[in-house]
Amino acid sequence: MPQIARMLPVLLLSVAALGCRSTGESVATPATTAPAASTAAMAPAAPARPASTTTTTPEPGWWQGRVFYEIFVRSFADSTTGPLAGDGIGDLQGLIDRLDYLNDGDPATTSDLGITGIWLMPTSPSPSYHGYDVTDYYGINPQYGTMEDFRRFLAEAHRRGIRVVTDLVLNHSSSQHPWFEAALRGDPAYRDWYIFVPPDRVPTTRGPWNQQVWQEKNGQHYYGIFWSGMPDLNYRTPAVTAEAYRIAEFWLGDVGVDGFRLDAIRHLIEDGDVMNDTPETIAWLRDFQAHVKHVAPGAMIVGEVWTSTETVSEYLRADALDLAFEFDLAGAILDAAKSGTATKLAYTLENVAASYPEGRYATLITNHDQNRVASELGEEPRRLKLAATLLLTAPGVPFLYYGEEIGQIGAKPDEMIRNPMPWTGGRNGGFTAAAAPWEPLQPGQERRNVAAQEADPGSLLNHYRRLIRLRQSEPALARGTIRVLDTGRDDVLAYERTAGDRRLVVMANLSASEIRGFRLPGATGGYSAELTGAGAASPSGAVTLAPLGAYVFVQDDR
Ligand SMILES: [Ca+2]
Ligand SMILES: [Ca+2]
Ligand SMILES: [Ca+2]
Repeated sequence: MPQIARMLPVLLLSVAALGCRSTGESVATPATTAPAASTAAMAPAAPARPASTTTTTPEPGWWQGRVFYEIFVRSFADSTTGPLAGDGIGDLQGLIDRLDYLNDGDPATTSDLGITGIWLMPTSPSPSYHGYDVTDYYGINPQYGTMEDFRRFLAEAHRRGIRVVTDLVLNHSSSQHPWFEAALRGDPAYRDWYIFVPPDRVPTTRGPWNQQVWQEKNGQHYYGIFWSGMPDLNYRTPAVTAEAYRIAEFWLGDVGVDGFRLDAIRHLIEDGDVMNDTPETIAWLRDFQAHVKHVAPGAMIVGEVWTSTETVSEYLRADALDLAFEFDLAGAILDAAKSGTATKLAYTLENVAASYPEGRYATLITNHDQNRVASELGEEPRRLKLAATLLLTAPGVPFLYYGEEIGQIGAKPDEMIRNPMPWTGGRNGGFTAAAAPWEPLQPGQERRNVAAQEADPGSLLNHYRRLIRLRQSEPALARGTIRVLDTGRDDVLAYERTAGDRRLVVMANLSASEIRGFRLPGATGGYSAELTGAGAASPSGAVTLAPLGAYVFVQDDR
């Protein structure tokens, strides 16, 4: 139904909120500034704790140097108190209760993961477990909580220095959305919000992965690139664009999220049989981004444009997105950790860095649409640590997928890569007090869980903690330039990360054999320190690389 009634208060609120917020913040520097009045008013009384950041509107570009964590609320934590406790379904209260695990807000403690950004998968009402077919863009899925719970989550994240971007699914709605139901009835106000064709003129064209894209319901035929339950919205209708703007204004201005992850955005506007990456889509996104920046200058937009570097980077060169996920690089990191050969990753690192303006890409190993990295690498702990080190020492803005840091396993179908998080070795992994969680846990949670890995200094979890902290304390890793170095052999990858006069050399032994006395061809000088704790300083520049070991050396320029 039209959201016009909501529009005016939203606009007024967003103007008011912007007017009373100040700018300026830092990831690393503790701040004592009081929260802005607009946020404080909606936040519950908080226990005293050191604040690592303010809740003011962030400066544009704040995302460079942060580490993000992708969360599926349904599978993260079921609450233990309140109306949604113990029903087997993760919820916002459960997430709030686990925020200290992600970042306790105190830079002095190292017993947290240390991430500084969250990408929240969809939390709006939806008939599907995953939420990517939305029935109310202004609401919260009642299984997850209320809008008040969402605001509380946001305030609790902000208080810990964590910025939050939410999934925004613009390409399509649910077929159960009132807009589509009205369109299906022939309501002239909504008919053009979707793409219908007469029964005798249904195209036979199939989609980019050879799927059916022309769907049928009640004898009517409409376009839906993913499936019949997800009819594509028609962005050639101005009212649809106006509605997308209102949705963005609501979440940014009224609710106060820090930006969006745009789902499946390369499919936004079709041109005949062309269903991907049309000039109209890129132009629409440029306008959308400009509008978002007008409403909230510090908002971040990261797009899912799941294709080659060459095409994804077009969006960035057109300034249609702040960031886009780099799937070629993700595949190359996985391939290097799996195959033991450096050529592909060496090429990809350089090609990606050269293709995007200003390091504006988001990095990952795998996400909620891909087999989990631990399953891809056969749960080999050294390969998992290697992949993590490569991700967290490369340029770009890294995104972890929840559970990746403890080596959670999972291979398709989709439900099996989105299972509940194992927190303990107890019943249901401590995820829920219910007899049965919404989806069973992966086998092995007795040994593969947060509590067990917290207690083990050599665990994957503690490796991620160290690397995340290292990245965010070293501008050369977080924001520096990259130069891939010639190693003279295909089983060793090396690259230099530089910021100012700080030069770091990352070296990775991709083979399962120790390499002694390794020296970069043509290198002069040695290394004054090694920063991961896995290696040693080497004044001579000759180093020992353990099997599948990866290191960050400080170049000694004396
Ligand atoms: Ca629950
Ligand atoms: Ca901490
Ligand atoms: Ca579309």
